[in-house]
Amino acid sequence: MKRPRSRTTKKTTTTLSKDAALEPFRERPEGTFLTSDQAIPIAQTDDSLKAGLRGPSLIEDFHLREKITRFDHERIPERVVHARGSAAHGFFQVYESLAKYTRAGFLQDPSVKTPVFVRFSTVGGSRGSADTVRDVRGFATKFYTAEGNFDLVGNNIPVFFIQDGIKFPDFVHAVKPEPDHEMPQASSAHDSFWDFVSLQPESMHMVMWLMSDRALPRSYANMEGFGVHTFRLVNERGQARFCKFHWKPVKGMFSLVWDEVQKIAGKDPDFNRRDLWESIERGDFPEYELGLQIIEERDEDKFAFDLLDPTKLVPEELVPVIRVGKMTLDRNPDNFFAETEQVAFCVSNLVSGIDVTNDPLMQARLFSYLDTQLTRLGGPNFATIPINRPIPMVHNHQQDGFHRDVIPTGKANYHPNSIGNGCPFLAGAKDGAFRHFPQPVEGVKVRQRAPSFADHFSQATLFVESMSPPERIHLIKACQFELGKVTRPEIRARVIEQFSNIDVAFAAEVATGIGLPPPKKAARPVTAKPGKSVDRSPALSLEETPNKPAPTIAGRKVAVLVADGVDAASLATVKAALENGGAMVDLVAKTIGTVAGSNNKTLVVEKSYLTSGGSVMYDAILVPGGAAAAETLASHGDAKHFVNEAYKHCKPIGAIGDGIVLLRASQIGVARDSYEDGVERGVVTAAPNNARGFTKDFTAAIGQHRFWVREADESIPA
Ligand code: HDE
Repeated sequence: MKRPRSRTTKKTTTTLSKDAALEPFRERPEGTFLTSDQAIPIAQTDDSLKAGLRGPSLIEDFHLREKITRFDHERIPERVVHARGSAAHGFFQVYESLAKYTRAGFLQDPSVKTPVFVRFSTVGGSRGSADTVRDVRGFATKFYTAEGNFDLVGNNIPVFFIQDGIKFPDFVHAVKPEPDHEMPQASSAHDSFWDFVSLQPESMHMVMWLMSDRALPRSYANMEGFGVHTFRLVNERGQARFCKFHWKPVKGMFSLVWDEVQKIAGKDPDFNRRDLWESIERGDFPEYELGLQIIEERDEDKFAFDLLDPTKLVPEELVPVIRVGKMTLDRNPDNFFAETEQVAFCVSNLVSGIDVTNDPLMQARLFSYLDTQLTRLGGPNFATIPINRPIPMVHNHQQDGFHRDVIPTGKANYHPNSIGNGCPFLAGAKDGAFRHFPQPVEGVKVRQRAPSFADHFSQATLFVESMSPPERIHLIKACQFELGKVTRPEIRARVIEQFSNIDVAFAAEVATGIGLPPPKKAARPVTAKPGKSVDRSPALSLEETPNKPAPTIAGRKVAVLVADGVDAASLATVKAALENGGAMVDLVAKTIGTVAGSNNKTLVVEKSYLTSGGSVMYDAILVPGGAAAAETLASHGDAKHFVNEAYKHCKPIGAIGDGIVLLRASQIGVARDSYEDGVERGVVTAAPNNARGFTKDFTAAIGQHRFWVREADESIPA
């Protein structure tokens, strides 16, 4: 049997290839026999070996025993946090050399494509929980560089709940299902979470992010990523600068709404996972630009917060994000378990030129990830699992342990040695040897928090103040929902007290919605550390963030409600235009099959009201023309529910010609004449002969994503 080796022995980086020669560890069943684990060919696998046709099974049946034993042991412990995830392969390319900032090899040459594997995850839920819960999303990237693996294990939120890693077990215990009854699954809306955060005010900033639309991403391709901690970049001359890592989604940031995500969680718990998989399969690759905020070491103390405090972000208005490269996710995994489940990210996987800081959360993480893999992946050899192998060959004197799947051949298993000719040699700087940044360290041992970490509210205030009006309303409603689920009145009251330190008006609005007296002033006025800060940061708002990419409909899903008599000609024009723009169009009718279009055209219908999942599975709804079709749809409660619900969720709705009959039959109150062209609150209508004009307006509306102005109308059912 061929000895497993790394992806390539060459010291160049190439996109991972599916070529068997490059990846000998990939099992390829095509054209092979079924065998046992010992490669014994197997002739029959459907009946156990028995003493007689109706007799007992025999213990000598090694095939039965091997098959069942392997099955019994298929599960490994799921991740304590971030258990639910999905991942993709891709590559990263830097736009131009970053030699000025870092000596990291993969950030020098724009022609080098560094393979990456990215795993997105939710944090609180178990492996089988739904994708669209309110939660932080993990955004972990493994760069397989020519100098070894670099893991950027980040989230879609730039700050964290706690300042010191020693609080992590407390925080995770509090947010996870409660210990007596293991409820609720994948939700922070319960007593223990709010009890903890009300007593741990450093969490307030991150709580605001968690309650915001950021926690409900439309797609993994529509969310930002953050390294969270302050890192150090070090160049060849040993000069260091502080650095914050960002991932900026090329398609822009978009979120779902709360009522919608709860329904999706039931109708399609795999919503984000499916979207990632399908977009890659159809060649609509998720892309993210890598952004850096660079801070000179001499400026370390100039801010109104401590750079080492992971509950603080560096406002982009103070330190701009420089976009330095792009990551493209272009290949789905071949096997979920072998790749997505077994991938082991470690914060301590660093390459020379990227270094750590004294952030006490980061320091604990530098220990935790290596440690966690020992249990999760069954011992210390997890780095030789194919998905975790670096590109360069590994040479060292580590040995033995469970699941050793490399066969060492040398005789010298120690350093220094002479009988192995001194090999492996020690690497020098030009070989990419890791050189730690020589940070001076001195101090007395203390178990204390630095006073510069004391302000827990200023940036929570900054976040709330930076929301657009609709985002602020969503934030308030989310807090009302979560606190409404808290059963202990004293916890609710304590949270409102904490909220009053963030923003009294905001706290009052939350309080009113849950029957508590609105606070009149802050419980404890905040004293910020002197230094540079901002009062508003548009970059924190999904809506007001600057440098938004041009709107696109690529990846958006449109439901077209059809019945017999639908105007096939105008529908064809609009459908073709939407599909050309990269949108996906489903014809939805009462039953799967066909409908008779005008001009004797037969249209194939692949989704029914029942199987489509309803409006929540779509970004926009289209009702084509055709008087008979519109009359039929107007008599279907399911069709009316489709448009009411889409309206409630602020989605674009289009009607061509008589399609407006369905809108009038629903409760969205379109008063316009059927042949009038126009766009109002995201409802786009057009005359039947104006399919092209309609397409332009409808496309623009889909690009806008949602029309929040409708939220004020509380009369619409959903
Ligand atoms: Fe993690 N975290 N974490 N974390 N984390 C894990 O590692 C931990 C923290 C993050 O897709 C675990 O392999 C401690 C911050 C992501 O496989 C575990 C502390 C951030 C993932 C662990 C933190 C993260 C993890 C569980 C406080 C954002 C999923 C399984 C000191 C910057 C990676 C595993 C993947 C996973 C520990 C805090 C992000 C238990 C002790 C801050 C994206 O080791």
